[in-house]
Amino acid sequence: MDGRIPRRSFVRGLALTAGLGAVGVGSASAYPFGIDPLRPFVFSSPPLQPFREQLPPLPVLGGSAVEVHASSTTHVFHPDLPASPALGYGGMDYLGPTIEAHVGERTSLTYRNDIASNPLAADVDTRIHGVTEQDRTQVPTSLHLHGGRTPPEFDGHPEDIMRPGQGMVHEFPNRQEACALWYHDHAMGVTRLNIYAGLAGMYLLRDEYDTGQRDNPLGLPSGEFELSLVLQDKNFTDDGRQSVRSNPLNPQGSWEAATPGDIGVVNGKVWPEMPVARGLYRLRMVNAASFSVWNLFFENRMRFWVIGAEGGLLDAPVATDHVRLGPGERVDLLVDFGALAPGTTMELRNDEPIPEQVAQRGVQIMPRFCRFRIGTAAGFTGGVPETLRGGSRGLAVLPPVAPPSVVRTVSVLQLAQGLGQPSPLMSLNNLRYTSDDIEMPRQGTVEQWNIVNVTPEPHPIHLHLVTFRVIGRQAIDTNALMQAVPVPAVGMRWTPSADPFAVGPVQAPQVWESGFKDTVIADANSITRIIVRFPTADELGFDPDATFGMSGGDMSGHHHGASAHPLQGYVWHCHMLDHEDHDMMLRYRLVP
Ligand SMILES: [Cu+2]
Repeated sequence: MDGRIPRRSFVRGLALTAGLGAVGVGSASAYPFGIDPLRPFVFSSPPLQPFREQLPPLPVLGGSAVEVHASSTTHVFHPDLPASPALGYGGMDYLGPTIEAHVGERTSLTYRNDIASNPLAADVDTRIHGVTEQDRTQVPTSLHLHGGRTPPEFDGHPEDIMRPGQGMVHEFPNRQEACALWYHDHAMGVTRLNIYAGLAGMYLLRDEYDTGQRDNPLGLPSGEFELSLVLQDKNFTDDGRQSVRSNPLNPQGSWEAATPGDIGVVNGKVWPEMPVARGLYRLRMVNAASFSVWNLFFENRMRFWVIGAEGGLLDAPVATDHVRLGPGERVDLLVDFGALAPGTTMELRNDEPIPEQVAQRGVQIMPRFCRFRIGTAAGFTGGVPETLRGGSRGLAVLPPVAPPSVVRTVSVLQLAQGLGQPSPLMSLNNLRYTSDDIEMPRQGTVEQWNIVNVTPEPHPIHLHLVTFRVIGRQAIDTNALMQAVPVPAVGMRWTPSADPFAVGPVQAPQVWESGFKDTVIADANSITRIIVRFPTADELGFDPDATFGMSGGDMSGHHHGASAHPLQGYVWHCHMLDHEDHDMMLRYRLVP
């Protein structure tokens, strides 16, 4: 009974979910935590006092060779909560160290899966493609450098998994511009569990301009005035465990399409406070959430400056009083705490509306992440730079968006599934991950991708290997499109042009989207148009279409190769972790 969920009948999907849940409501003990009688369709974390702990800085790992093993740990998210089972990279008990690399200098990252026990074993859903009972105890992992121009065999392909005791050396060429990347797990069907448990870290790429040093020629705040912020939202049980569950009607172990949290976590701490000096700070943020899109702002609505997008710096700082960030997206900001009186505090807040089909369950906006406490000390004394690119001694200005030679329509859908299947199926192009009907752009080609989202919520779409420019968004009449071109059974490509069904003016990209990006929010009932230049093998310095994954071996080889068939190419997917696991992810090849 595969079929589409039309835009206005999401209530039917909810009813289906509720019906499934009712089957499992036999034992009350199945729902051990936080069900508010007034909001029975959402788990509530125990009340936690904000700002109890300071924002922990993330340790930095530099050099040409780093070792980042994954291990099982326990982590204290809040002083009033007991320690929670978690995962960490590089000896940390949650998240991983910030890796600092230099443009043009290779980083060898030795990875090994040392995970002794799975903190979210009960949440593994074996009905999802590629997931087996073994995954509960022998946690599959795959380390991906998000935004990296990485050879395919080192990219952390979701099927190229490392079980406990296995590992590999990832060679990252760092042949791209200075920017903030992040590394995280990408294992098939359990990415949402592994990242949520803690497998994520920042990766800062420096160059001769953005050196990260005091004397950097761009005049940017550095050292203690440059902060990496890994933003997440979470739910906690009464006994302090981090929980991926959001909907009490969904039995544990049953995949959920939307898992917003009611607690803000930054660098692994609940609603922390950061003492700051009176001056300019550079904040490098990543949305590392499973599901939530955030509209971030400071509580006094003060203006700040965006200086970079995912792929590097903008031409010049742009002033704004808010920035919207979907899962996977990063933003590079300058914030001036110098104008605020010593002793005052300033919260980093969120007011992104909850998508309607999630809000119907009673899910409320998670209102804040952290706060800054302004001290008396003078901070960074330089001002906001006039420009970041251009001039005789800097990076070239951003090139104009290149005209495309190929226009490709891709689609983002949510499909009802039959009883016994995790529902809905989240899909790209009406296909499942296993489909061979994949995109195969040619190396050296400029393509326009029209991302047609016919669901009632935004989805952040991420392409591995490449960066792109956003050229705009346009609302569509989804019902008219789906009536004109009905969605066939899942497994049959559905990628009609939505241009005839556009109903509004083209919306320009947001100011923070003006640079090179690798993840873009495809808004509900909209076309999001991006321009991607697919690089050549020469430009990359490696063959992006090489096969890999069959070499076998363990730590003795550079690659262990656990897959049952040769792998080739990369993936593109929704970066809502719940969605990429089931099944909003497709392979793609970059062909000669
Ligand atoms: Cu999605």
